[in-house]
Amino acid sequence: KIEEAAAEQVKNNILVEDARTGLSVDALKRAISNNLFYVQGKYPEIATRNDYFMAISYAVRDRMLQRWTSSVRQYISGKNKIVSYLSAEYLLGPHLANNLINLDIYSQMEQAVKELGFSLDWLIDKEVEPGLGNGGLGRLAACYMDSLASLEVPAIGYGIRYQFGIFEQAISDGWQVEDTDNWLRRGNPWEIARREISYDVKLGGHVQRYIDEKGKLINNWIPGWVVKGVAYDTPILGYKVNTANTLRLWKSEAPRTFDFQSFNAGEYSNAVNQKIICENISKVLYPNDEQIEGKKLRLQQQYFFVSCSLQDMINIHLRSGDKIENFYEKFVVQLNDTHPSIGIAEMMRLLLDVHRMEWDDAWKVTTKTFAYTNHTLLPEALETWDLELFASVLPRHLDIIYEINKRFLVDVTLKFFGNHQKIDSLSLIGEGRRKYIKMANLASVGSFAINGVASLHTELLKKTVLKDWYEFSPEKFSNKTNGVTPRRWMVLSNPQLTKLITSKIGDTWIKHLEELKGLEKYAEDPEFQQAWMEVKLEQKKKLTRKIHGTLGMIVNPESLFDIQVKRIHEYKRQHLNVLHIITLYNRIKRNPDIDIVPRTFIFAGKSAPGYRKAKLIIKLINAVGKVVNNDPDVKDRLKVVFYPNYNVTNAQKIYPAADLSEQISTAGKEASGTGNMKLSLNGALTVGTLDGANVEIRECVGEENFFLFGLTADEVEKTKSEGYRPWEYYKNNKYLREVIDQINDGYFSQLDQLIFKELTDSLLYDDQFMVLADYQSYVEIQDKIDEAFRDKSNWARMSILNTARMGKFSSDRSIREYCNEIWKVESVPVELIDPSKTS
Ligand code: T68
Repeated sequence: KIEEAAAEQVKNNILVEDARTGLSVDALKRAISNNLFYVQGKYPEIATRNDYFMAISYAVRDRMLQRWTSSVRQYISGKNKIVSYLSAEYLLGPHLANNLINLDIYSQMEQAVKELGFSLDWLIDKEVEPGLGNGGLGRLAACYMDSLASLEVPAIGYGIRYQFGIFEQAISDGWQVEDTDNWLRRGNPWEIARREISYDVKLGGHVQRYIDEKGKLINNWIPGWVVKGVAYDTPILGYKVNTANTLRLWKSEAPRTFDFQSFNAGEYSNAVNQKIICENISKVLYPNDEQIEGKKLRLQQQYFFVSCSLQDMINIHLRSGDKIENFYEKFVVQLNDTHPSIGIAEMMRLLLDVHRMEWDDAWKVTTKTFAYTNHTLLPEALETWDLELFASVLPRHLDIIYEINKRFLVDVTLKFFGNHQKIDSLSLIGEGRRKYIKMANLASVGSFAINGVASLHTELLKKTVLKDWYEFSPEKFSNKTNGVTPRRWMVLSNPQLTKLITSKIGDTWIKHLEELKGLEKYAEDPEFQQAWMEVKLEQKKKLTRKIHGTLGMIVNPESLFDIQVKRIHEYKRQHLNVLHIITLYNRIKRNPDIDIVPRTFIFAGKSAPGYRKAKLIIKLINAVGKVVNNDPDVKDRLKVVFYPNYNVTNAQKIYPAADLSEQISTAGKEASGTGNMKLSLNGALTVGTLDGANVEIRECVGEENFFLFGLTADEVEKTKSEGYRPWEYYKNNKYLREVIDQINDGYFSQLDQLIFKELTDSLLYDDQFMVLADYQSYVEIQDKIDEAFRDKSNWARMSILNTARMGKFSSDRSIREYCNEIWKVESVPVELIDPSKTS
C-alpha cells in the first residue's frame, strides 16, 4: 500500500512538473488557469487584464526556472570565470514577449492565450516596462545582458532596483511635464526577492587609526550609519539556449538591528526616520544623461550598489573554496562608465581592511579585476566629486584614493619627469577653487583595460579626454564598437520583416547577424523589393494607428517617415531638424503648388527635467508642429509629430516604421549611438554626420546608401579654433535668416517673441554645437533624399542593402570581442538539473 502511494506521488510529481515546465499549448493553458486561480486568487469572471498578465508571466517564468537554477549551480561550482557587469542603469524594456522568443514558445503561447479567449498582444501591451535607465548607456547594458546569455557566457549584472525609474513624460501645451514612474505598483512577476542575500553598507562617520598588538596599522572605519542591501534577482534568458544569467539589483533597507535599538528605546519616529533615510538610497533614478549631478545621494547610490556587489562576488568566490588572492581568476568586473568606479577603492578597502591583505597584493588583485568603458567625450559628463562631500560619505575611501594617487604619481613622475601639466592631468585629485576627485582617472588607474564604444570615439578619447592616459599606458586602450540585440530589435519588434528575411535565408541570422549578407542578392529583385516595401508600409500603418490613438493625429502612411528618436540634447541637434522643417514649410508658403515629397517628421525623447534649453527644443518642435500641421497651404504634405514618453516599449513600435533615420549630432560629440543601428537594421536609410558609430555604419552599408552631410570632427575643431562666428552664417544665408527670424518674431508662438529667445540667442552668438555651420549642408542633403525617395525601386534596393549589411552591429559581436580581448572568458553550455531529482 505504502509503495503504491509512493508510486502515485511520483506520478503526481511528474504531473506537477509538467504543469510548470510543459511547452505544449494544452500545458500552457493549464498553467495560465492554475496561476490565475492559485497565484492571483481569481477566476475568469472577475479576473482583470493585469491578473491575466501576471498569470501568463508566472507561467513563462516557471519555464525559465530550470535553466536559471541550472546556470547558477554551474557558475558557483567555482570552475568558470564569471563576467560581472556593474551598471547604475539597465533599460531592459518589457520582459514577456522577449522571454517567449528566447524560450522559443511564442506561437504556442499565442495559441494558448487565443484558446482562452484573449489576444497575446493585448496581454503583452499590459506590461509596464522597468525603466531603470536614461538612454543609450542603460539600454546597452540590457543588450549586453541578452548577448552574454545567448552566447552562454557566465555573467551577473549588478545594479540598483530603483523604486521609481525614469520619469514618465507627458506633453502639455507643447511643454514636457514629468510624472513619477511607479513601475512596481502592480507587482513584478519577473523578479525573485532573495531576502537571505543581503549586505551591510557603511556610510559617513570617520576613520579611527591605531597600531594593533602585532604592530600593524589598523584603519577602523566607524560609520555614521549603515544601510542594508537586499538582492532582487531577475533571470536573463539567452536565445534558444539553456543559459539564464542573473540580473541582481539591490534594494536599500534599514538594517534590522538599527531599527530595533531605537524602537526599543521608545524613539518610534527616529526608527521610522531611519527607515525612510535608508530606503531613499534606491528610491529613484537620477534623470540626467550626459550631465553629472554632484549630489550626495547619487554618490551614496553608487557606493551602495557597488559595495553590495563586490561583497557578493567575494562571498561567491570564497564559498567555492578558493583563496581571496585568486579573486581575479573567478571574476572580471566591467565598469559601465565611471558611475561604479568607486568599486576600485571599495575593492581595496575590502581586501585591506576586511581580508587583511598587504597593499601591493591588494592592488595586484584589484588591477587585474577591473576594466572600464568610457561613454562620453563631453566634458560636462565626466564625473567628479567635490572632495569635502566625498569625505563626508566615504572617509576611508578618501584615504585609499590618496594612497593610490601617491603611489601612482611616483610612477608618473618617473615617466614624465618635471612635466607638471601631465602630473596635474593624471592626478586623481583636481585642484580648483575646491578640490575634487576625478572618477575617470580613478577608473583608468585601477583598470587593466579601457575602451571606447565606437572607433572614432576611441580615437578621440586617445587624443582628448584620456590623452595623457593613453601616453602613460597605451596597452590598456582598445575599441569595442557597440551593438544591439537582434532578438529584441528585430525578431520581437518587427516580426513581419523577420519572417520575410527568414523566407529567403533561413533563421540562423538571428544568432549570426552577419548572415544578413545573404539578402544582398535579392536587393535588385523587383518581387523581393515589393515584398520588402509592403512590410515597411504595414509597419508605417501600424505606427499611424498608434499616433492616432495617442495624439488623435492623422498622418499619411505613404509619406516619408523621417524619424529622430533619442534623448533631447543640444549636441544631438533636434533643433537642426526643426530648422529644416521650417525651411520646407517656407518653400510651400512661397509656392503652394510646389512639388514636394510628403513627409511625416516623428520626434520622441525625454529631456533632463532641469535642462532648460532641451525643454525649449521640445516646445519648439511642438510649436512648429502646431503651425505646420494646421496650415491649409501645406495640404497635409508635412506633418510634425512629437510622440510622448519615449521608452523601450515605444521604440519597438517606432523603429520598424522608419524610412529615414536622423543621426545628426555635431561630429565628435556622440560617442556611438545605438538607435542608429536599430533603425538601419530595420531598413531605414540614415542621414548623418561622421560621428560615433555612423562612421562604421556608413563603411558597412556603403557610402552610396548613406546620406552624409556636415563638418567632420576635425573641421569642427578647426572652425572653432579659427574663431567660429555663427552670426555670419545667419547673415549670409537668406533662408536660414528667414527661419531664425520667424522663430524670433513669434511666428510659431502667437507673436510671443521672448519664449524661444534663449535658444535663438545661443544659436546666433555661441552655437557650441555648430547648428548654423551645418545648416546649408543639411538642407542640401535633405533635398537629395527627396529625390531618392521618389525612385521607389531604388529606395527599396538601398533599404534592403542597409539591413543586409548591418551584421557587424549585433551586440553578440561586441560581446564576443569583450570576451576574447578583455575578459578572457569562454562559453559554458549549461547542463540542466532535473527538478524531480533535487531533493
Ligand atoms: C550614451 N551615453 C552615449 N549616458 O551618449 C551614446 N550619462 O553615444 C552611446 O551609444 C551610449 O551611451 C552607449 O555607449 C549615455 O546614455 C547616460 O545615459 C548617462 C547617464 C548618467 C550619467 C551620465
